[in-house]
Amino acid sequence: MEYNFSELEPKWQKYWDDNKTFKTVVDQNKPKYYVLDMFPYPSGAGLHVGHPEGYTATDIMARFKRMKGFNVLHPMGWDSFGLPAENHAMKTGIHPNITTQENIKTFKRQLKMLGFSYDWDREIATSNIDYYKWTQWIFVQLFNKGLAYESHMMVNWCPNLKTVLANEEVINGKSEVGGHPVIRKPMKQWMLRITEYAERLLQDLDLVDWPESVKEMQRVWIGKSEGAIVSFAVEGKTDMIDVFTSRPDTLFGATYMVLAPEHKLVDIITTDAQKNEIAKYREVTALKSDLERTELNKDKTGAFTGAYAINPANKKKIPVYIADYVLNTYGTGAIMSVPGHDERDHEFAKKFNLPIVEVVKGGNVDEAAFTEDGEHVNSDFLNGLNKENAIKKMIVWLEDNKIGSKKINYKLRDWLFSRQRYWGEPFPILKYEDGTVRCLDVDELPVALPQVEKYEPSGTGESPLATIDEWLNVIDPKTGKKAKRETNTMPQWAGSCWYYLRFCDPQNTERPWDSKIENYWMPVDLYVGGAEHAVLHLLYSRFWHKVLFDLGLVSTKEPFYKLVNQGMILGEDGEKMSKSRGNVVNPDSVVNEFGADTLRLYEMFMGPLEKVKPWNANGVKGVYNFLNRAARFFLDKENYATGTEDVSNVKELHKLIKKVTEDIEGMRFNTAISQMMIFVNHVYKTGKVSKETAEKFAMVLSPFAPHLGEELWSFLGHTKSLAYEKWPEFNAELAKDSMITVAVQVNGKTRGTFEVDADISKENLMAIIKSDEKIAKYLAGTIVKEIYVPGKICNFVVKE
Ligand code: ANZ
Repeated sequence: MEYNFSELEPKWQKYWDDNKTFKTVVDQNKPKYYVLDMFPYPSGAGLHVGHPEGYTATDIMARFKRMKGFNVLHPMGWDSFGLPAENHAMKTGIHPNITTQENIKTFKRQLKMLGFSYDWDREIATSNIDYYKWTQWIFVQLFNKGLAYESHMMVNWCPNLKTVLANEEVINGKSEVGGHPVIRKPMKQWMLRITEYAERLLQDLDLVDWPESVKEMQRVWIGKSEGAIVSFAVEGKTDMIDVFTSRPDTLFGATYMVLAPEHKLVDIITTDAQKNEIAKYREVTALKSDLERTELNKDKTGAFTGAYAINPANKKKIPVYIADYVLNTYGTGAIMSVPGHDERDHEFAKKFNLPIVEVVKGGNVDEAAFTEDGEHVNSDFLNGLNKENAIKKMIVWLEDNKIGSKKINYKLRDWLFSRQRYWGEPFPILKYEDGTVRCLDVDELPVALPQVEKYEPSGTGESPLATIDEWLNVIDPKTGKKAKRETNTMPQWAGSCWYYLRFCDPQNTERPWDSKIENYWMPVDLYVGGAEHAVLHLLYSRFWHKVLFDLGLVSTKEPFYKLVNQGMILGEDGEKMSKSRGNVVNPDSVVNEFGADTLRLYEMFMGPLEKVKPWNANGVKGVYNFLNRAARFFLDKENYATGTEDVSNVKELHKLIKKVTEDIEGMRFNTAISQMMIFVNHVYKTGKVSKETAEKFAMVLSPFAPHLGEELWSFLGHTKSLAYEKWPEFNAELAKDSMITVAVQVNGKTRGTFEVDADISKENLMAIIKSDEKIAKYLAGTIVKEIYVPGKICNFVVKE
C-alpha cells in the first residue's frame, strides 16, 4: 500500500472543513483549554518554516486535550496593521488593504495545508474595521481612566521610517524594524501611562508560568530600584537639588554633584562666568540618544556650572557639574557623585580632578571604585556598619532631619503610543481650535481609516492622514464646534494587545467580548511564540489586561498563564534563514515533496521545542521514511492478525501510550516521536497486529500526524473523525517487561547476570543465584549481607 499523502492530506482537510470538526462553543460541562499561537504578521513572503514549529506544538496540545475531554479553544488570525505593508504600498502603489488581503489568503492556504485544527470561524484581522473599532474603544477606556495623554517630549525619531518609535522598539540606537538609525527629537505625542502599573507588572510575574529568561527581561526592563531622595542646598540660592540614590549609605563620600544637561535648575544656578561653557555643552548632548549617553567606559564629558552645593551629612561645599551620563528622565535627573564607590563617578572624578573619598572599606579607591559591601568608614554615625544596615540608618537620619526620604524608582517609561503612519488604527480623538481635545463616545466608533492615494509620510513628523482635508476637518456633531481629527495612528502593538480576548467572542457586534464568555475561556492556558516579544507585545498586553481587569472587563489578573518560546529554526548552514543568504526553506515545497504530516513531525523531531535548531534535509527524509513505513504497515490488511497478536505488541503499545502521554504533557515532542519509531520497528518484527493495537496507535499518532491518523482510523472501519475519541489509557500491567536482567555482585565485583521473570519473588531469585555453580564458589564464605535492588542488581557481602 502506497503512502499517498498528496491525496489523503487534502481529503482530510476538506473533511475537517466540511464538517467544521474544530468549531468550538462554550460548554460548561467540560473543562476548557485555551491554546494560542502568537498570530502572524501576514507578510508578502508567505509562511516560513519557522511558523509551523510553534503552530505544530500548539496543534498537538489542542488535539491531545480534545481527546482528553477538554473543550479546546484554538484560534488563528492576522496581525495585519503595520509598517511593512505600508512600505510595500509606497513602493508598488497598491493599497495596503489589497496586499494585506492577498497575503492573508496565502497564509491561510498554507496553514490549512498543514492541517492545523483551528476553529476558522473565529478568524480575525486587526486591520478589519469590525476589529479595530474595538481597539479604538479600548483606547477610549484608557483615555477616560486618565491613562492616555499627549505630551511634548524628546522622542525617538527614525528618519528612514519617518515615524517615532517606542523605547521598546529601539535596540542599540537602531529601529527594531529594519535597523535604521534613530535620533532624538522633541515632538508632541500620545503616551500611555504604563508606569502606573510598574509594580503590578513586576509582582504579577510570580503568578505566571513563563520561561525565567522572559520574566527576568521584564524585571530588568521595569527596573525597580530602591533607595532614597536626598535634598542638597545650593550655596546662595533657595532652590534645592534633589537626587535619587540607590546608595544613601555613601552620602559622606559624595564629593560633587551632577545634573542632567536638560535639568531645569541648570539655568538658575549657572554662574555668569560659566554660561558659555554650559551652553556649548548642552548643544552637543542634545543630539545624543540615551544609550550613547549612558554607555559604560565611554569617555566622560561634562561642564562646571560654577555653583556649589552643601553635602547635608558633613556640610562640605561640593561643586555642581552637568554631564550627559546623567539622564533627565530617570530619578530626579540629578545625582550625588560618589567616586569612591561608583564606576562612572570615578571616571568623571579622575578626568575632572575631583576628590575621591573612601567610605566603604575593601578596595583602593584611588585606583578604582569599590562597589562591593564592606565596613563603612569616614562616615560618622555609619562607621562600622555594613551596607544594608548603613542604608537603613541613613534613611532614618534623612527622614528625621527632613533632608530626604525612602524612594522607589522604576526604569520603565510611559509608552509612546502614536505613529506618523497611515496603516494603523486612527485615534478616536477630535482636536478643537482652542487646543482642547475630545475623546469620542462608543456610538461614534469606529473612526474609519480613509482610503488614500498617497501613503508617503511628510517626513516632518506629520502622518499622511494630515493631508486628507475632507477626513481631517469636521464639525463635531456633539458640540457643533470646528475640529480636526488626530492624524497619528496607533502602533502595531495596539491590535495585538487584546486579540486573545476577541478570539473568545470574535463576532460580537455589541461589545468587544461578552463577559460570561470571557470568564469561561480566560486565561490563555498555553501561549507559544518567539522570544523576541519579551518586552514588547508581552509587556504591553499585560498592561492593557490589567487596565481591563481594573475596569471589571476581564476576570483574570494575567492574560497568559503558561508561555513557551519556540527556538529559532536556522538554515542548513547553521545561519539564520534569510533571502540574501539563500538558505530559506519554503514549507510549500516540503509539503509537495513529503506531505504536511512529514513537515509537522520533522519540526517536532528536530530537537526540544525551545532550542535553536538547524534545518536538515536528510532529517526530513528520515521522518518521511518513518511515516511511510507506518502507513504501509498499518494500511495493509495483510498485517492484521486473525487470532491473537504477539503479546510483545501490547507491551510496546502501552510503553508507547505512557511515553507519548507524558511527553505531550511535558511538551517533549521529539522523544514522543522516537518512541513511535521504536513501536513501528517492533510491529515490523512481529509481523502482525490486532485492530485494537492499530486503533490506539492511530490515536497517539494523530496529534502529530493528523492526516495519517484519520486515514488509519477510517481504514479500521470508523466513519467519524478521531478528533474527539477518548485518548488511550495506559495500563501499567500490560507495559511491564516480562523478563528482567539481574546482575550479581560479590564484594563489589560483578560475577554474572541472570535473565528471570519480571515478577519473580526475592526468595526464588536468591535460590536460583545460590544454586548456580559459577556464583556458588564466590559465595563460599559467610554471607553477611544481601542487598537486592529489584529488577537490577543483587549485592552480596561475603566474609572468608
Ligand atoms: C550615589 C551612588 C553611590 C550611586 C554609589 C550608586 C553607587 P539604579 O540602581 O539603576 O536605580 N543615578 C540616579 N539618577 C540617575 C540619572 N538620572 N542618570 C544617571 N544616573 C543616575 O541606579 C541608581 C543610581 O544611579 C543612583 O545611585 C545614582 O548614583 C545613579 F556608590 O547615587 B547613585
